Amino acid sequence: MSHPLDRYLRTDRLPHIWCPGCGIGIVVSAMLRAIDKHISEGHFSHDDVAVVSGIGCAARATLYLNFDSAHVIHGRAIPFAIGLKLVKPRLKVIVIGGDGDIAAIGGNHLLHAARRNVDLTVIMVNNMIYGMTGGQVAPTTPPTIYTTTTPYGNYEYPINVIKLLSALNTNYVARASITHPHLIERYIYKALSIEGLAFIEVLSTCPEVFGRHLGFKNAVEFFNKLKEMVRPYEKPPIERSDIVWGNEIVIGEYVINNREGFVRSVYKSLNKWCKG
Ligand SMILES: Cc1ncc(C[n+]2csc(CCOP(=O)(O)OP(=O)(O)O)c2C)c(N)n1
Ligand code: SF4
Repeated sequence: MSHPLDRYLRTDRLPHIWCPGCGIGIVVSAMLRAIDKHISEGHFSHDDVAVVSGIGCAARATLYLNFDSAHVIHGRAIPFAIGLKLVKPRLKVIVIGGDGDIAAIGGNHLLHAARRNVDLTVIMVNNMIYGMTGGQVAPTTPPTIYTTTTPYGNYEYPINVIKLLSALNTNYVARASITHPHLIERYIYKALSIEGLAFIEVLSTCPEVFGRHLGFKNAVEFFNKLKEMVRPYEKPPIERSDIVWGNEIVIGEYVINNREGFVRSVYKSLNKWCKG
């Protein structure tokens, strides 16, 4: 028996390493449905998709995906992806990784990809923690929360990636949540047709590590708590994008711009100055 999305998986690599009830699988399957929709509508082909990731539980996805893929060092998925996109502009280059991979060690690359408006789809699976390494505080961990490195509660201010990327005039900035998989699919589908940088933060759960810290007895309890907090908005105001654990967390398409993408700018310049 096979699943219709199996053609996008390296099934010989299964079973995967993800813990039972982990939110990452929901993100990956929504991403595959979005890609499949584009392919079946004839917008691009299976061979036109490339996926790049760094290190972490979410970043592990590239090992299981049946696309041209690269699993590079921690935090460096975006620079690798930029090189790939510049050399092969026809590719739809997707970066997938955790909040640590993309907003902590890789944060500098993210902000310069946004500044340059590089034509990538970046999916940041935000479980608000370093999952793979055992639950250390991340720059996305909400205030006051217990982690293994903040045993008395997190006293740092978290980074709000939505506000950061909005300030840099990124072409597409959305926040989704594993509690609303159809919206993850819709935003990724849209992101894949956008010129310039398209960034999607997906709120996720890490029941095995973070869930235990938060006192949830199982994955369903954690999922239900996230669902209780998450509110989809049609046009969410950027001022409502801060994440405070226990308060309403607003998801939706925060920013849609129409700036020229990096690849077009680079090739325009090359064509102008490097003729003959
Ligand atoms: C240069 C480097 N520094 C640190 C690590 C250790 N490390 C591996 S994964 C990770 C963070 C994982 O967190 P995140 O990116 O949020 O992904 P998650 O596992 O939560 O999906 C860290 C610090 C590493 N592999 N390489
Ligand atoms: S450690 Fe957390 S993020 Fe990593 S696979 Fe397990 S549940 Fe998912």
